[in-house]
Amino acid sequence: MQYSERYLHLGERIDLDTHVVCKYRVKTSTMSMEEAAAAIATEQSTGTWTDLVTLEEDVFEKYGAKVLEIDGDMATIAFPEDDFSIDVGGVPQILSIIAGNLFGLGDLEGVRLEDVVFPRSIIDQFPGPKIGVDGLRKTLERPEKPLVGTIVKPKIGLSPKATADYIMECGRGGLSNSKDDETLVDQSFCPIEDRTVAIAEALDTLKDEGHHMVHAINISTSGHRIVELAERVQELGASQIMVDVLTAGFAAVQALAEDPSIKLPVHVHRTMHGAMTRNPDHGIAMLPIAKLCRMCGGDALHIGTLGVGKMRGVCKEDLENRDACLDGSVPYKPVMPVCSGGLHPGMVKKLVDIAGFDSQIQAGGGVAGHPGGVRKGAMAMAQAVDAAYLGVGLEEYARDHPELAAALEKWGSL
Ligand code: CAP
Ligand code: MG
Repeated sequence: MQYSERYLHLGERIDLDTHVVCKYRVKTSTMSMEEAAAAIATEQSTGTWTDLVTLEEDVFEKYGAKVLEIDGDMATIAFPEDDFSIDVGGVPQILSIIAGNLFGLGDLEGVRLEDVVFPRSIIDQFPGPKIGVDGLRKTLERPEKPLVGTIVKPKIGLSPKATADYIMECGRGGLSNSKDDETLVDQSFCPIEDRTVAIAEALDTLKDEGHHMVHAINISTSGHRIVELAERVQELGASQIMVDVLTAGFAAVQALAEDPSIKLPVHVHRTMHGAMTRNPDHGIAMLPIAKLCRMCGGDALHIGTLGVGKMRGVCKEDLENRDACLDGSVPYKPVMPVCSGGLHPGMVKKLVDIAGFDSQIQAGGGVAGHPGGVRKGAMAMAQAVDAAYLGVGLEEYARDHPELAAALEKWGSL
């Protein structure tokens, strides 16, 4: 028997509550699925490319990963919970095991981590969201309707005042949310402190007018500076913060969620995820990323646009991401699922019908590209969400909502 075949435990029953259980889609033409899965289990736990004279039997038995099932091109592999570091390892160490060297194994043509289920011992080490869906809804005084937001466009180049003016227009048009774009943090044309203050003033004015809205300030920066930057923008009146989780790291989100001084909801953007999620044969699906974001404490997370919009996505996978955000069997607060990317009012009804009311629908171009300007663009988005909430067709709703009618005329509807 091949050395790695010792890691095959097909059909055996193990205590799943003491293991991290992963599903990998494997592409291989030179090896059998059994050999390929065993190679992953070997490399990611107690083995390597050859047998080891240093591997004692009891170490192999305690810490060796186990291939539990092969179903077509899907392999289920369980890692004993004791392979994982207690407290200090966090997501970096978890990912080094479940999503590490395996992607580079030369004998495999491709591997995609499709799902992961964590045991209670690991779940309990993470904070989960501080604020979550209910907290966001409470702040916005919007108990049931889907949230409706914008991304300030153009994504770079606006001054703090122009940004605040844009947000004011969006608030007056009825949007509940807005956010910085993923590439904006603290450039000279829009310093973060000045931007935060200008936006806080705009949001205060809106509040005085009776409209509640939050704006996520993008604080994505180096790990050793992110909590300090969050504290600073909080002091200056920020209502929400945003982190580009894959460029800043999961640990950045966790640091913010675990720091008691940070009271703001964390909007999690997933820029760069396409490098991992896009290839169906290789990489990491969004589902494990979504689960990790919830564990680390994201309060809102981009899940995709259910097969519409400008970004490539698979509706079934996006719905799994949504479920990972809201799953009631997980002992964390639910995360607000965010649909964003190439959306406009004509897509909203279809999106809400599929995603449900616990969702945040966002449009950048779909607001700032409205022929009547930003306020009318915001009105059209808000009207589209209202129509979806009321169960009325967009064309019908547009009959006495001219802003929505203008958007449908420009972009059409689904
Ligand atoms: C949307 C967006 C978001 C994408 C990211 C953008 O703007 O601001 O970053 O939603 O995609 O720059 O594309 P538009 P995802 O509304 O103008 O398209 O949520 O899939 O990660
Ligand atoms: Mg963006």
